[in-house]
Amino acid sequence: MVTSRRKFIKISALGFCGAVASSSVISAFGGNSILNELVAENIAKKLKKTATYCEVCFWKCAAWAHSDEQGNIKKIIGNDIDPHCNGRLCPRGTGGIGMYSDEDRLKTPLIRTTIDGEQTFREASWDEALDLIASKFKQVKDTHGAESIALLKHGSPGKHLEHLFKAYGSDTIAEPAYAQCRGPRETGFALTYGSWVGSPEPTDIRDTKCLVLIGSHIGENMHNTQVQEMSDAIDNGATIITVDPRFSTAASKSQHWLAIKPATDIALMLAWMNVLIEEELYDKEYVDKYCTGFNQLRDHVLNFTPEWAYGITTIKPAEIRKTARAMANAAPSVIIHPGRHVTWYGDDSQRARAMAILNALLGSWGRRGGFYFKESLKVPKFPHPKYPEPKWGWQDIGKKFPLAQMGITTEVMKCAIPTEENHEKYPVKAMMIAGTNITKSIPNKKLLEDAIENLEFIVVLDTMPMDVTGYADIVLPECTYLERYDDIRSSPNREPSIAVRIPAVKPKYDSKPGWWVAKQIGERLGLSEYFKFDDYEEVIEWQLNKLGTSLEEMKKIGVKQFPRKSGSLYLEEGKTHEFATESGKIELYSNQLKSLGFDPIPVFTKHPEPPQGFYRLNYGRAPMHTFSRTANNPNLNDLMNENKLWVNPKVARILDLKTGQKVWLRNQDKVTSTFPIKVRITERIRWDSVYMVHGFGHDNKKLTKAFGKGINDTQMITKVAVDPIMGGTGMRGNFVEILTENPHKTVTI
Ligand SMILES: Nc1nc2c(c(=O)[nH]1)N[C@H]1C(S)=C(S)[C@@H](COP(=O)(O)OP(=O)(O)OC[C@H]3O[C@@H](n4cnc5c(=O)[nH]c(N)nc54)[C@H](O)[C@@H]3O)O[C@H]1N2
Ligand SMILES: Nc1nc2c(c(=O)[nH]1)N[C@H]1C(S)=C(S)[C@@H](COP(=O)(O)OP(=O)(O)OC[C@H]3O[C@@H](n4cnc5c(=O)[nH]c(N)nc54)[C@H](O)[C@@H]3O)O[C@H]1N2
Ligand code: SF4
Ligand SMILES: [Mo]
Repeated sequence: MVTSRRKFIKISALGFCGAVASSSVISAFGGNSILNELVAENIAKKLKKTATYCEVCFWKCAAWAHSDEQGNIKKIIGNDIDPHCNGRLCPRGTGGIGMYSDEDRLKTPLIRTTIDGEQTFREASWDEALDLIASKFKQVKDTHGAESIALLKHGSPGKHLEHLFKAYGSDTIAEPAYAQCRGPRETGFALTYGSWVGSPEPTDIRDTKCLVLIGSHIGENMHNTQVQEMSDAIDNGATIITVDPRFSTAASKSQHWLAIKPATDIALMLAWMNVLIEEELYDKEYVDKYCTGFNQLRDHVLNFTPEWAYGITTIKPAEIRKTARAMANAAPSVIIHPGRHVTWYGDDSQRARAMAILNALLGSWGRRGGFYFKESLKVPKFPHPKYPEPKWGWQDIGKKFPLAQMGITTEVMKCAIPTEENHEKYPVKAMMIAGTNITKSIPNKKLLEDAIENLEFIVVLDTMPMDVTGYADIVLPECTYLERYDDIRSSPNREPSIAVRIPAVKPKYDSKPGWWVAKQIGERLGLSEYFKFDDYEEVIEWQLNKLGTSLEEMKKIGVKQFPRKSGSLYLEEGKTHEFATESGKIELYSNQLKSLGFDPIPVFTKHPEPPQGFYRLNYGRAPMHTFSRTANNPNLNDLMNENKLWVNPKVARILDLKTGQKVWLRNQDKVTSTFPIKVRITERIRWDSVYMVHGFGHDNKKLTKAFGKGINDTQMITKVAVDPIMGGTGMRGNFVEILTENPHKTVTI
């Protein structure tokens, strides 16, 4: 019998079934009444308040963790002076306590071992695990070079490990928040305006008169202040236009819901440009002053009429005209939202370009109610020796994608596979995975499994026994964000601000902070000079002093605002402005794309459609969950414990489906879902698609609440449309059929 060198390890545990509850989106925010109640409660109970920022998603809202004298965390409340949350956390942030209290947490380091021919994990001491990691890393460095040790990361722990990796000589680093998330948008906007959109997005939603959401499902996508500002904008009478094949929460708040045929957005945007130019509704003065390539754009969109787009998008010409006029009416206080998770169909940088160009025609970039000029504070670097120069790294690995600006996870994974062309030049032999559940966040399971099978050594640093830990040789338990120091948060915003994360309680079990793990491994690798501190507190204290504050002050306030230094939030009348593009102008026509052999202005290309009997697999967010990381969180699992398959009534009739019925899915490559999912029959999804929330269908039994609940969308995503410009992995071209019989039933004769 052939056994895999690295079998996925499952350790069975108790099953558990949580209750499903519904929750209204906007009212689900922790409002001030709760805050007031709590203040009273604090006084009564003498709860200790510790400054932190949330790690349940990457909006990084600053908060106060309230703990009692026994060291139990009781509540987490938003920090009133934080521009990321204005004192209100989203349901996930409030439920962040569950990350700390989850009894399924990783409790001790684990080392893969074989007992009676079965692969399993045994508990180990930190010293043993760290010594083993250091000796394996040294072995790989001696044989292949430090570059052959790759880091896949996301979130705060990633920063500490990135420092370790760079100190050791490896820049083979990537994260799913680029090529599986916002990479194409950053490329598309950088090509047009010379700068990334970045996070938080500098969308001036609170003052907008018209917000256009093209597949951006704010309201289910709970990025905090965007939801708050959108709610304010609605109260102020802003027009909301939502382009989504699904009746999203945002669509339900919109004057115009354009139920577009999936994969046709570029055609709609070209038609909008056509109307704005043909009807002379665009901002002529702005275009003359700040843009280049207008004539080429005008000629390009001449034939892309609403009538042309109707045949492609199924959106009526009158609706296209009406919405274009509504945008122009509101201009320049209008936002074509750049979206965030934009790796859809492989032409995503071009779709982002179309969004960027529309904003330019409407004159919204650098205008009140459009996009503001963000500013952040540079946190000084804690002193350390210069990093060595790696011989190769993420840039070389991704070089066939000329405008890739960060590591491409899938390309790094390929380098571990001997049959892949890059393997010989850039052999990846070992990998550290920190704060990312790659088996759920990176598509194409076959590629992942091939890479995992070939890697000599895998370390996973996580807080939970997520699926990815099942593939590790060593699992390291990180303590949660509520139990540790991390880097100072300094994000671009209207005004610069910083926030700190201070441990509210001691780490539970035998878990340790990411900074400590990086330092311990570093010291074992002879890199002590890069870690000249005993506690991360010293690093933060040093940085805060340089910024003119102190740890003592920050412990009291949590967040500190700084005045802007870069000038006005918006373009100023009578002044010129140089954009950071080649021409110094907003590039409607891109010479850079042209010289690289790509379309200088976006064109519409047709994408494959579902064959007979198949439906396009669409996925998105639920307000109370973040990716796969919260499915087992006791507080959030209580709000929603499984995902459902949204099915149009027409499809339900054809297949004779009932709401609540369990079905399985099989995709175009004959991959069948491991688990079933319950059907939800609803008009809110088009008949050509089905929809589910991402992040469910966990297959590690150690996740007692999430195991086997719903379907993992990533399992069904085996076909990837790669963006040739920057390497993003388009994931929305997968088609599924619905199976009503359990395909896994073993037949006994
Ligand atoms: N099919 C599909 N794929 C997707 C997406 C999708 O919608 N559908 N979305 C894409 C997008 S937009 C993004 S940004 C990525 C996100 O991709 P990931 O960042 O991989 O998201 P998660 O699935 O939440 O995995 C996070 C992991 O970090 C662990 N974790 C949480 N907190 C900590 C901590 O404090 N320390 C450590 N060490 N670990 C921690 C969690 O337990 C979990 O294992 O996924 C992308 N991939
Ligand atoms: N609650 C919650 N909020 C989150 C997160 C989370 O995990 N949970 N994750 C955060 C992160 S990292 C990201 S990147 C964002 C992601 O959130 P967004 O960037 O807002 O959204 P997407 O996942 O790209 O898009 C989902 C929407 O696109 C629609 N859609 C599907 N196909 C098409 C199409 O062809 N055309 C159009 N126009 N629409 C289409 C879907 O129906 C769905 O409503 O959310 C962020 N906010
Ligand atoms: S938006 Fe919600 S989950 Fe994300 S950081 Fe803020 S409170 Fe936490
Ligand atoms: Mo993302």
